[in-house]
Amino acid sequence: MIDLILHHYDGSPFSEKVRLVLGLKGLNWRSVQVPRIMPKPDVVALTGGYRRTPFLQIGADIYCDTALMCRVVDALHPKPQLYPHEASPLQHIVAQWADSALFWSAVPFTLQPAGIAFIFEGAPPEAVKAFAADRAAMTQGMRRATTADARAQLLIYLTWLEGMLADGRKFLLGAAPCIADFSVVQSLWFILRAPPVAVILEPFKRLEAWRRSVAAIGHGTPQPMTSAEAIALAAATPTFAACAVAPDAGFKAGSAVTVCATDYATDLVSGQLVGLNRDEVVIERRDPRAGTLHVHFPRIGFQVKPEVQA
Ligand SMILES: N[C@@H](CCC(=O)N[C@@H](CS)C(=O)NCC(=O)O)C(=O)O
Repeated sequence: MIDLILHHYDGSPFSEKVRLVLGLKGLNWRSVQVPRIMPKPDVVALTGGYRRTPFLQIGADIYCDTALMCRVVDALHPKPQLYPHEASPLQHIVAQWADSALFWSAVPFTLQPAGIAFIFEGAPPEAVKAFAADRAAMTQGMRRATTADARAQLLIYLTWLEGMLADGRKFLLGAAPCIADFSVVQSLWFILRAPPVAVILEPFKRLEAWRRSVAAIGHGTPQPMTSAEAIALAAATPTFAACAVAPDAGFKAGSAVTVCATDYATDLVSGQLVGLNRDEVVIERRDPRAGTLHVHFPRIGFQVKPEVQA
């Protein structure tokens, strides 16, 4: 059985999305806790500079971004389906909306002063300051919603979602859960971590019943692992998942490229191109501790460019 290693932290909404997907599949998995803010030397050793949470490790293959991670988990463990046919391509569109628009109204809304007090309960004021500075740097150039904007947007989004459940269906796009349910639920899960602001959810009764059904899926069975063990495992793994550069991809196999997210945390990751197709870009890179790695990113939301030599 292939070991799935999830690098995550407890309070991370995108990690909750993946933990629930691992629960849907009933999997045993390895759990590595990562820091919430930079510096993250053990994360960077594996990813090459991508700092977002979570990421998935399978031996010396590193998968960044939950959209790709979920596809990889589903390909390895097809039952129960994460992308059921009955949920149609709409499931991808709803998931992408939830991972961006919904998430970026839920987060600023929850992190208003009354919410922060709960999320950081017991933490020293310096920890709150350091978190705020880290996220400000990470989202530089992005215009984040004010609390009032976020509240207005959320009320519209929650009304849409409640409407999707109006015919009594159990999950957002049918009788079975699909990727859209996991992408949406992470934002509600995050808001609920701050009870004083979570009152915004109270009028949405169908949504609450749906949220409970998704939460009941659970997280599967995590087994703790240290980041040092994960790095040693990568270094000891000489093989990689099959990948290739498609002939019409516009790049030559082996060329030096950089890959980065296009929205926030846009740190460049450099390496040699070993895979490029309609779903993913894969680069090979070396790390003194983790050895040779293949780092995978989805095509959507990421930019691939020839590396500019200094
Ligand atoms: N599109 C990314 C978004 C991931 C994301 O924004 N994660 C948040 C935590 S939930 C993050 O990275 N925050 C900064 C950090 O953890 O360093 C994905 O699907 O994985």
